Parts: sequence; C-alpha cells; structure tokens
Amino acid sequence: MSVSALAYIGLGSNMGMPMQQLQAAYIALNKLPGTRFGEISNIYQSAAVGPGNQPDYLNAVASLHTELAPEKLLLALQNIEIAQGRTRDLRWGARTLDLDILLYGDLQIRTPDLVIPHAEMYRRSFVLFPLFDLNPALVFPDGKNLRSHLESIDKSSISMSCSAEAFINTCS
Ligand code: ROI
Repeated sequence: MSVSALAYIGLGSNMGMPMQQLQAAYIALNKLPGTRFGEISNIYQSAAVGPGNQPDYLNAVASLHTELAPEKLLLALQNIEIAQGRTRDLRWGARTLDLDILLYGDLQIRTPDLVIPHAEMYRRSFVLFPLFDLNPALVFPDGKNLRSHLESIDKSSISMSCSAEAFINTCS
C-alpha cells in the first residue's frame, strides 16, 4: 500500500444553488479513488472576495487521506468541478464549484498548474474559519500557525450557514 497524505480541500460555490453544489461535491469527494474521506467543516457564507459584483459564496473545507499524488488529486478535483458545470471563462468570476488543494501534508510545491500551500489562503476568512473547525492546532509548512493568521484577518463578512452535522444529514 502506498503512503497516504492528509490533504485539506477548499470547497466554494456561489452559483446554481450553492448548498446543493457543496452537497454533490461532498458525495463526489467521498468516492475519490485511493482516498479515504476525513471530515467536512461547518458551512460558511461570506461576501465574494475579488472584483465585480457577484453573489455571496458558501464555503467549507474537507480533509482527505489520499494516496493520489498532488497532480492526480488536482485532476480528480477538476473532473468533479467539470461534472458540476464549472466553466473557466472568467478568472475571478462566479462559479458553480471551486475545489482547491489548500494543503497536502507538509508539501510545498510551485508549478504552473499547482501551488501548495494555496497562495491566498492565509488572508481568507472563508478558508481559515473552516480549517479551524477541522484542526485548530494546525501549523502550516512554513511553521506559522492557523491561530495567529486568524487573529490578523478581517472577520466581518462571514457567518456560519449550516453545521457540518446538519450538512451531512441532508446529504444522506
Ligand atoms: N470569495 C468568497 N467569499 N469565497 C470564495 O470561495 C471565493 N472564491 C474565489 C474568489 C472569486 C476569489 N472569491 C471568493 O475564487
């Protein structure tokens, strides 16, 4: 058996019934090959970060124990996005489903296709809040901890929309 890594995946949606999008993604993530699903965070609603006017997002983070190499995991996540109607026309545009690899063990990589840890996550409450649900003692590969990043970000436009438990129950 190959070694499995603990990966954290960011889920986001602000189009096409976002809660249903996250639920479909949760089901798909539970079926990834070579992967055991860990936990899902609570679900958070937040104003869209980035230019233009777009609807609020729903966000969550999932943990996975995966034997898939980072590039294979990325492809598998992109296939789930595509299956849920994702098109990549506008860089910061609204999206049915966004799945980002936030962390993959202690790995630090930077290729044209993949940057791990995810470059923007330290500034984003919609990533740090759900990560905190899953692992409040998390230390990033650069040695900084989640708690100190959380202290320094703006927390004004985020609220919990649904508990992880309620989310899982409506899925089954
Ligand atoms: N804003 C929020 N609140 N949540 C997201 O998931 C999200 N994703 C994005 C951009 C457009 C940067 N803004 C976001 O890709």
